[in-house]
Amino acid sequence: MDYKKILTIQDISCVGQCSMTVALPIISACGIETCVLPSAVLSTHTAGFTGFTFRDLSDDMPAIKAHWYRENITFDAIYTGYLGSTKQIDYVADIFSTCGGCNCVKIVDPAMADNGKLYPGFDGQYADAMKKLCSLADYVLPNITEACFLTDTEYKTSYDRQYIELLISKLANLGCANIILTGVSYVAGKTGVVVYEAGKYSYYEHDLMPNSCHGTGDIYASAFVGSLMRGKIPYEAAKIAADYTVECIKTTQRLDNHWYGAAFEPVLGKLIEALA
Ligand code: PXL
Repeated sequence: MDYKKILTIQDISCVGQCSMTVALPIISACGIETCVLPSAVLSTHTAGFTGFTFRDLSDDMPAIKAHWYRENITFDAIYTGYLGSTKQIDYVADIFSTCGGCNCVKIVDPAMADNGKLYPGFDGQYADAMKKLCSLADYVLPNITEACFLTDTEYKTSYDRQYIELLISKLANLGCANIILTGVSYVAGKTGVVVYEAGKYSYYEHDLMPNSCHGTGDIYASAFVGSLMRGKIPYEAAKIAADYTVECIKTTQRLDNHWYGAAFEPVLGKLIEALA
């Protein structure tokens, strides 16, 4: 039986259906052993709640890595999301080289921005450090805002294929091997993902949901990682993750006042079916 072990590094937002509390159940449901390294612990995520607590766990990382090294612990893949500090990005790069076996797949979701703006607490220095981490990755999964911060490109809400291909070629020049650019919409009512792999572009388009939900980037990235590690080719993994994310948003829209995240749990079965 092909049973893979992955490490995911991202924050624990205790309440809010994002980052680790999304990645752990989704990747586990894909049938993959999911080890975790929390980057920070927050009482809630930072989008819409006020007064949240934030404990940066950067200082714990070197000792955790050293222990894993002594125990010869390595992973088939390492998937990073929201990280706690600029300093931490260097620790994560070190974990890539120490705990990744030779065939370890490195997936970076540069979760730091949306709708043209960095998330609270992040600055240009963090975005610059994230460029370095992306250059070490086999797969990066930015949205358009993140791609702009990573490539020092002007953010646009209205664009054409040329703009998207420029963003992707700049990401490739940074050293990103394969790129999954999310939230790319060329026509009203539709959105999709551009998959850039081995120098070739493909696009998976689906309906644009009338309301977006917080945390869908994390749901998408986790379902992509799970599908990829189950042996799907990148385009297929991108498609499975998109279809699953749409189902999560539809489920959330049927709920009253569920504003802080997406109800991904009731439709986990559909993700598992798609992987069968
Ligand atoms: O979903 C990305 C994310 C992860 N973790 C925290 C966040 C956000 C987005 O706002 O605030 C703490």
